[in-house]
Amino acid sequence: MTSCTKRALAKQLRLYFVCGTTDSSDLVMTVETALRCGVTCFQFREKGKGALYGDEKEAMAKTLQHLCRRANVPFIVNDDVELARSIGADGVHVGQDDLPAEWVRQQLGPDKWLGVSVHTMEEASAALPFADYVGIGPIHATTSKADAGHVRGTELIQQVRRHYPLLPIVGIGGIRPEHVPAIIHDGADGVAVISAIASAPDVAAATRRFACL
Ligand code: 3NM
Repeated sequence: MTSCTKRALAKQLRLYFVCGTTDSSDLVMTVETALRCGVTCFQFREKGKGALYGDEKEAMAKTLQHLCRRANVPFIVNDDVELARSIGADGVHVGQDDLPAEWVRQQLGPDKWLGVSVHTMEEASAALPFADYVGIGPIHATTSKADAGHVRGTELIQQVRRHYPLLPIVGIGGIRPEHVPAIIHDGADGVAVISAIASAPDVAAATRRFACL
């Protein structure tokens, strides 16, 4: 990836909304609203008890992809390469316990985005040959991911940024609007958010609060 493409990607990660049907009782409405109010990237993360699978999952993915296309926002699929390929998603995001980044890159080819969650400097270095961006967290305590591990603040973001000045980095985990300036200051290009948007009583207002930072 050229440095120019990296900069464009980094910009696109500014407000990265991550969501699935287990995070929102009306996912389509939530995503539509969030897109309208300033989300710059979207990840369909369909995980956990009661999650959709098979044809239902694919139908939901297509609906959300259509909304993202209309809003000119990249549509990323979490940990399901087959689905991403079959619907022509813009990319895939994987965690350390998911599919290996090298294999996912082979499947996707060079033109799709690949995001990898990393929790140590070693994981970041290992992801680097294959990943277009890394997610680092949990920055703050989260209830959206049961196995998120210990809260790490922005220390790893700072470390990864020092080693890889151009690598697009997104912070994730328990992030509220008031946390964003420090996370960006410490080296992230953007923030990835589930509950602060999906569980907000007013999704539009919550998204705008992030988007205007
Ligand atoms: N990954 P919320 S934390 C999906 O640390 C995910 O890698 C994390 O949800 C990591 O914004 C997390 O509701 C959950 O805290 C983020």
